[in-house]
Amino acid sequence: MEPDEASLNAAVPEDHRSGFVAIFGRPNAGKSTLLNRLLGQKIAIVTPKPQTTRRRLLGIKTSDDCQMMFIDTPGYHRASGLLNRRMVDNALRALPDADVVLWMIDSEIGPDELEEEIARRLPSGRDVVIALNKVDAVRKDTLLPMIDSMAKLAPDAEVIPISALDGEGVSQLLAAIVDKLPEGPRFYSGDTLTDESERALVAEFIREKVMLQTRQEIPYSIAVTVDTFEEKPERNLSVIKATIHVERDSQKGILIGRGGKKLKAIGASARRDIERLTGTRVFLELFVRVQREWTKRQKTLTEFGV
Ligand SMILES: Nc1nc2c(ncn2[C@@H]2O[C@H](COP(=O)(O)OP(=O)(O)O)[C@@H](O)[C@H]2O)c(=O)[nH]1
Ligand SMILES: [Mg+2]
Repeated sequence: MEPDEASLNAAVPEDHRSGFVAIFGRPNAGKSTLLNRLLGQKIAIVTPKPQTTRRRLLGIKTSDDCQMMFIDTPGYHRASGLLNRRMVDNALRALPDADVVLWMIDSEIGPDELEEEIARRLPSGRDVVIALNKVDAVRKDTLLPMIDSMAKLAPDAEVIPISALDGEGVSQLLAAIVDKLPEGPRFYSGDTLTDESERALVAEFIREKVMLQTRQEIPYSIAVTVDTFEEKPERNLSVIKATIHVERDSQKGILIGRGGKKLKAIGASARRDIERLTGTRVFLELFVRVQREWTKRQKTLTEFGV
């Protein structure tokens, strides 16, 4: 429960700013990596595979004079299939609410036709800040031509080269965003990082480990639900049972692995992230269940949080 607005704002300066910042861009640009860096804690999952983020995720960053509500979004792409279309819709829905659009470009790819399409999708008259990401991975002399082409696509946007991975340019990026936010109150207490439940974050952390440890279609065929989450404060322990849903029997076999080895490895690495999140020891039990064609039905997609 958040305290009421008056008590939240008792010590806040008069010119305090606040607002929504939608982090938008192509798949794999580094949007979720940036969100985690901005918050100084992992709430968003990150993998080298595209279409890792499936729905909008709120991350709240509070300083003495500003509260920024970042919305991490699924990557914008030319989607086919129901799951992908719903992901792109989830991303687009973040735009109308945004005070500032933080548009991420992947400098390893550079702006291409997809960026032209994104430029057309942005709400007109909205403040846009462009983060040209992954500058740690490219030669510096390739950046200027990219900045030039972005200036043509979005003439009013400020372009800031950054590395979400090592933090280069991120403070300049923040300053540019704060500058564009309107005056407004705090909506969340200073120590609130997200409105997601621990349960929902745990399900995502498990999904990340499955995506990292499987190949081909499996990363895109799974969903994770947390079935029970028991806290035992007297033992500093959380006991969690979760189910990984797959589409086919063959995928179930692969996920479990010979002698249960694969599932064990997934559980072990998920447990480390969950322990960091909860600050407790974690006992994690994973189950695998076949839920035929769940990616093709609106009902199961909704049930699995897409
Ligand atoms: N070299 C480099 N890699 C990055 C950077 N930011 C993100 N990545 C990598 O790009 C991949 C996709 O990142 P992710 O945050 O999931 O992208 P998203 O799909 O836009 O959310 C991951 O492998 C990240 O480690 C960066 O600044 N530099
Ligand atoms: Mg992401």
